[in-house]
Amino acid sequence: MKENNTLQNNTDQQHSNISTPEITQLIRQLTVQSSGGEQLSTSSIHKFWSTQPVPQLEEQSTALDEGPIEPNKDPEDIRKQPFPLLPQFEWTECDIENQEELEEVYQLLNANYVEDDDSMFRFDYSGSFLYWALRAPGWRKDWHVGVRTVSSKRLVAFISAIPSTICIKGQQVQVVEINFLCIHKKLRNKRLAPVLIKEITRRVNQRGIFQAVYTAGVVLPRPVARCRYYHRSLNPKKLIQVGFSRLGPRMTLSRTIKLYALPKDITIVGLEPLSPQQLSSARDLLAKYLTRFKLSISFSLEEFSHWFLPRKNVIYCYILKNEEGVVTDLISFYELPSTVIQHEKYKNLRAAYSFYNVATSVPLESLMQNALILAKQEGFDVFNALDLMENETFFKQLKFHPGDGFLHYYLYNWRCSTLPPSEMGLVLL
Ligand code: MYA
Repeated sequence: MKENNTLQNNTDQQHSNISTPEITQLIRQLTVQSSGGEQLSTSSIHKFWSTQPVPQLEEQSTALDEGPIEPNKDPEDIRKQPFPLLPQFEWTECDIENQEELEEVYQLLNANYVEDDDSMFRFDYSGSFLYWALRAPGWRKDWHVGVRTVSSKRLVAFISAIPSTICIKGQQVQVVEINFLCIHKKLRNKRLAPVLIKEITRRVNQRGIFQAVYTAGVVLPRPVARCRYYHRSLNPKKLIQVGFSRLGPRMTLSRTIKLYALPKDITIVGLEPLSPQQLSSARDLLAKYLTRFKLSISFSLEEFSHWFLPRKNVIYCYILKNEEGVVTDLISFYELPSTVIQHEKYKNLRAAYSFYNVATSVPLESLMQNALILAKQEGFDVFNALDLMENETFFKQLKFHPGDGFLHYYLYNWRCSTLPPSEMGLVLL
């Protein structure tokens, strides 16, 4: 979530390609370390995850057994009642079309959602972002699952699913994307997360879906990919003041500001915000591009419109078209601010996150430089990107630096060999 200051000036070293077996080994080591150093099996470390249809950490997969881990359930075998909660809690469906209930989800996440390891920054998804993210085509209110206290009706936990289609090594799979799992800080470590996960699984299974995709900072059984965040300073002074980045050795603030300066205006003539007329052409461009990756998302036209049509303070998307009006290039980024947890002057950090980018008529590097210029014009402090798709190819030239955060990608009930970030064509919010 922030720049890894010890590595800030060693970006080159970070660009080495880690091989798939190395990633698997690294994940194992991390798991053993986090369990205190002894050699433990997944079942003794992960009481819950060892019971779930996910590849276990010590498991060796081969190309032969890729696919569902357990078969789809018969509707009669799917539990009818919600899983029991302790008597002081009750299930609720959060109606995010109701402003008050959307605000409750916002407040829960604002105070309790993901923080960096040093608890300096916490994701601050806005209400309008949540409204967008949770209302993807095919969304269902009963997949916006909350837990309230019986006494005060206060919302204390949340988990969500939205429908989606992914393509894994050429095979289209109906999945849900699971996101925004959050438990109030005071209720942590009480094994409530497994109950939320089992309950959302039950509700999704009831609709005939048996696979899911999700991401997490933590290592669980078992990542299909491990991606790293890279950061590009847009407002270096503020980033240094809030402790997101540090001055490099032999650097002054004014030299740093100069280093990250960008042209005031975009340098690619014709770059324009995506509008409804270009949806179909832009979708086709992205769909074709995504076939390059082993794990990618498939957007229907309706989904593409939902995810890419610009919404102020939520999603930004620009395209270039040729003389025939065919979209040839696309850039997109979403807005996800973070709360600066304890700072006298600054309360938040405005971050843009790279979404999907396709370059065919101009070099990707110059397209992304224009993304930085546009993000700067919009007042963002930093531009973040994962090292997936072709992103690594522009990091060095455009002065991105590796962060201290990793993002692990997971598939539920689908066995798949570990993939390097460059094989990933999927960005979750
Ligand atoms: S990732 C974002 C997760 N949220 C946060 O990090 C916000 C801040 N943290 C919290 O709110 C809590 O710490 C959470 C855990 C809620 C994360 N994903 O209740 P516990 C396992 C999955 O005592 P708590 C996102 O939203 C942990 O290994 N499991 O723990 C995607 C242990 O299991 P095991 C996690 O700290 C979510 C068990 O929970 C995660 O109070 C995808 C302990 O439970 C995690 N991020 O609460 C969910 N963190 O003993 C899976 C810990 O086995 C979806 N745990 O190690 C699966 C697919 C479901 C649908 C399937 C449909 C077919």
